[in-house]
Amino acid sequence: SNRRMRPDKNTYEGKRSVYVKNPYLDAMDEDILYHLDLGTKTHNLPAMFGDVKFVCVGGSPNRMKAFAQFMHKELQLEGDGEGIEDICAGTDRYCMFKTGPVLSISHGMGIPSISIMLHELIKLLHHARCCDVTIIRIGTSGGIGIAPGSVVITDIAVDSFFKPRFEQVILDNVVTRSTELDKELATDLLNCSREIPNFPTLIGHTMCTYDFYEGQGHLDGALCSFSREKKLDYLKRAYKAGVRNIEMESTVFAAMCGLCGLRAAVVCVTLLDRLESDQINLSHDVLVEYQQRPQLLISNFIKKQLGLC
Ligand code: R2B
Ligand code: URA
Repeated sequence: SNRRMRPDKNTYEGKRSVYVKNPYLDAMDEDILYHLDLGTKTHNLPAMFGDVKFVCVGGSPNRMKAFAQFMHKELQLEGDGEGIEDICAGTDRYCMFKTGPVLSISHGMGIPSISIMLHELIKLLHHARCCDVTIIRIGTSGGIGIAPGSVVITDIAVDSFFKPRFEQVILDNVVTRSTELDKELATDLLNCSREIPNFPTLIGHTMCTYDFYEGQGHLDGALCSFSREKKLDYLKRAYKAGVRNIEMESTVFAAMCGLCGLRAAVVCVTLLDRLESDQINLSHDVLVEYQQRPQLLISNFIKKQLGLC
């Protein structure tokens, strides 16, 4: 196996565990992960999830199910993978599938939605005593100045002001958190992409916004109070600041995973070039093929890490 074991600074065994930073959690005699329909008393979380090494998250439930089925085939697991069950079937907030050491979970759209899921997912990994976990967001995005269909691996997630920070409102305070991602993981993923033919991939900054329309300079929302010139000026300044794509979850994802000891990456395909257009008018087939690109890259990466190719 060419899986690299990184010596960890925090534990004696060289294992990297998943941290929660909440003094109240230990004192609770039961923890109900409400939005996942799981709990510490109702489920044996170490038995169900203790072997998880890779967690892949993405917005759409159907796409994350398709990814789980794809991983099932790629890992050559038993059974046909079609009947793979949704572990969170008791809730329709999120869906979750497990194929061997790979967990596939949907997070919905936007910072609030992914953040709720991440709180419960991180507690889940902690309760299950998982170690050496890599987490990857595979998603869609709008590109800036790059060809549609390109895959962007995020080096830094930035906010709407092009700053590498996530501002979390806690009670009535604003706490600024770092949005740094694992640089080595990003480079490993880029190297992995080079082995796939016709697979345009680059490393760049990813801008994360609170809104798809006004927040991203779309001229086609129900509300638009800026000119085409202002839109282009903003997107060009973003490009100059190193931004190559825009989506809606990366800053909080980077911040929370970083604080909890998870090796994290963001890999998004671009559906359009925002310097050229606002409307996504790809045919169904092209859209499906584009959305499979991050899945293909991550599947190859995971197989490599597991020593399967
Ligand atoms: C990318 O695509 C979605 C909006 O269409 C959003 O979840 C994101 O980050
Ligand atoms: N997702 C986004 O957040 N923006 C786009 O332009 C396309 C997909």
